[in-house]
Amino acid sequence: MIPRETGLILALDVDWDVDKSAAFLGSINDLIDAVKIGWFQLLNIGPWGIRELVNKVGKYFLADLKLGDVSHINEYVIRRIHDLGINGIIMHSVAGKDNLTGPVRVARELGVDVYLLVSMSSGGELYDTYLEYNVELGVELGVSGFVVPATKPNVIRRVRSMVGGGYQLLSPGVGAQGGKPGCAIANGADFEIVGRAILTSPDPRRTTLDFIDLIRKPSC
Ligand code: O7M
Repeated sequence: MIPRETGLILALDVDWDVDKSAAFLGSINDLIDAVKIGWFQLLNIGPWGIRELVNKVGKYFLADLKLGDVSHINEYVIRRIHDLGINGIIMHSVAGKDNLTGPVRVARELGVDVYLLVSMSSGGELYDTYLEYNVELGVELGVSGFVVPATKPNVIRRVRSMVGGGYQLLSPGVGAQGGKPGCAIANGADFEIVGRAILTSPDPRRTTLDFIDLIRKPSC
C-alpha cells in the first residue's frame, strides 16, 4: 500500500534525464506520497535510468504501464518492475480474470502492489459499462486498490461504496483535465494524481503546496 501523508501523487510525465528528474523530485519530495512513472521514463531514460532514479529519490514509485497483456507477459513485466525497485504497478482490468490472476499472485509474492484501472478520466465507455464486474474482479484477485477518475465523481463514490475502506483509490484527472483539487478525495478517493498542473507551473513547489491545502480540506 502507498503510505499516505499528503494524499498527493505526482505523475512524472516528462522526458527529462535522471539528474533533472531527481532534482525536481527533490524540490517537492516532502509534499508527495508517491511518484507515478511510465512510458516517458521507459522510452527516455530506460530501465537502468529508472533504477538509478528510484535509488536516488527514495520514494514510493508506481509504474503506470497500464499493463494488460496475456498472463505470462504480465508476470514477466512485474518481475522486471520489481527488479528495478518499483513498489507498485497499474494494470488494466479489461485484460480479464485469466490474464490477471497469475500476475497479481506473482506481484503479491514479490511485494509489488497492483492497482487496477476500472474507469478512465476521458472516454472509457466500455469500462464504465462494466464497472461493477471489474471492481468485483479486483476484490476477488486481492489487488491493493483501484484507479478511479477525478472527472467522474459518481464512479469514485460507487467504487468506494463497493469496496469499503480496505482498498486505496487513486484518482487522476485533477488540474489539467478539469478535476477540482480535493473533489476526488471528498468523494472517497485516498490520493489525487497530478501531472501537468505541477510540472508546467512556474513555481512547482508553490503549486504543490496549493494542491495540498485543497486536499486537506476536501470539497467539490
Ligand atoms: O494531471 P495530468 O492530466 O497531466 O496527468 C494525468 C495522469 O494520470 C497521466 O499520467 C495519465 O496517464 C494518468 N491517467 C489519466 O489521466 N487518466 C486515466 O484515466 C488514468 C490515468 C492513470 O493514472 O492511470 C493509471
